[in-house]
Amino acid sequence: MSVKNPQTREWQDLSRDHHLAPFSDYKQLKEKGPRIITKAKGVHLWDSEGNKILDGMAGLWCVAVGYGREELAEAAASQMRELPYYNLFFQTAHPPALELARAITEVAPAGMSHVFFTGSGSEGNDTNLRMVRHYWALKGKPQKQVIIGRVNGYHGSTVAGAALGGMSGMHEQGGTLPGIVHIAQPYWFGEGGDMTPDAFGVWAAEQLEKKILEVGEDNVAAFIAEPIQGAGGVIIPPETYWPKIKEILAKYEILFIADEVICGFGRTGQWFGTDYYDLKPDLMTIAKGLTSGYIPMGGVIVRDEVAAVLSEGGDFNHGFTYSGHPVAAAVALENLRILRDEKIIERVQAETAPYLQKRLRELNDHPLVGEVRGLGMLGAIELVKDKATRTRYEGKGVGMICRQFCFDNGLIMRAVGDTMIIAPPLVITCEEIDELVEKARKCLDLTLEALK
Ligand code: PXG
Repeated sequence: MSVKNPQTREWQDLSRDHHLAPFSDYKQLKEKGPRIITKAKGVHLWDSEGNKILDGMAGLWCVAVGYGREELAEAAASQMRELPYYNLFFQTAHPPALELARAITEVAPAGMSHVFFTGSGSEGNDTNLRMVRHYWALKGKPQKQVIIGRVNGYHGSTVAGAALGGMSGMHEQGGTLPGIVHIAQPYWFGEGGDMTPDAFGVWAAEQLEKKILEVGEDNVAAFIAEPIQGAGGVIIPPETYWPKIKEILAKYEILFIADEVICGFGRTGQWFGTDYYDLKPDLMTIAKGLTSGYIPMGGVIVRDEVAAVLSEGGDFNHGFTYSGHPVAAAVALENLRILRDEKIIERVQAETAPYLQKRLRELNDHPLVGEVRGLGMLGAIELVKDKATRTRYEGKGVGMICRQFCFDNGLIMRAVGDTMIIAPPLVITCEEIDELVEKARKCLDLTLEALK
């Protein structure tokens, strides 16, 4: 990247000399230096070179209410003045965490009225792992230990998060744990072969039953899944998938953990992905949209029946220094107020999501595009060499080429392999959606040109 502002170079030097970045190709980062993001407003970012960029990823899927909301800054500042820190351990509590627990359960599915707070989505899933095993031990079934996840699922980057997830690159770098197994993902475009999407959806769901029987129902504690896989590439399951999974879950005595870290707080046009698909989870992982990413916070929403067992169980030897941090809780409360009072999710559902989905699908006519799919404020564009056979450009890194064109042309789209994905802030307007889709088309053209 060519650099005009001398300060950009200084910051890039700091990156090389002092910073170890998350999820980055270190060699490439050292050679090129990171793009430095310096400010943001609404759905736009600015980098240190003065470029204005439409953030099609809401940060990392989190900035639901958009950047620059004064009310959130104010909520944090006033809570810092009142009570900047206290903890929820050993029989203490504070008002922001308790009021937030109530506010979350007011929007959560019926029958889920307790929340355990964490500092992130990963910690939420660590909590799930320990909570479900503890639950079964309390129920007199301590052998129910195994958790079933999915290949290419993403549940975070702590050891439990990485192990529950199904990312081979993470497993290879110390991210595995005993007692966690995986089944196939419902990714029709990539793995459906000659099956129809509906037939493939049933097949993928049946892998859960197969695995339960293989491991033995008496050994299975829980199944964990994202309603829609986010980091895996915005994988929207075929319509047959969730109904079949529900049928299987109803047959066996195992818990269901819905990881709502991306789908939660409005991304699908409903409060939670489980509302969209009418699922009945026992536990739901939350983070990201809970605070719109303004401050770290995550948690687990727990079904009453599970909470009742835990509440009779004595010590739960688990928790984080920052569980329910008062400043984070105050920001989350204000964020939920904004989502509710400004009817942001209602607008997504009625107006902006249908518009985004309609405009995105116009890209289906592009020669590089094999499929456009999406739902709510989520979208994916599959880049292929041949549409009819869903054949990829092998070994060309087409996704990364496209991502670079996007960045250079004022748009952030993420590449997962050769799948381009978007998840803009929920407050994006129809005019801004036009900007997003027009820029995306331009970058698809540039990518196709570069491949010739
Ligand atoms: N569950 C899901 C479904 C997630 O998407 C986590 C858990 C972990 O949350 P924390 O707060 O611990 O990061 C996530 C996070 C990407 C990307 O590249 C996605 C996530 C995080 C970082 C990058 O798409 N998702």
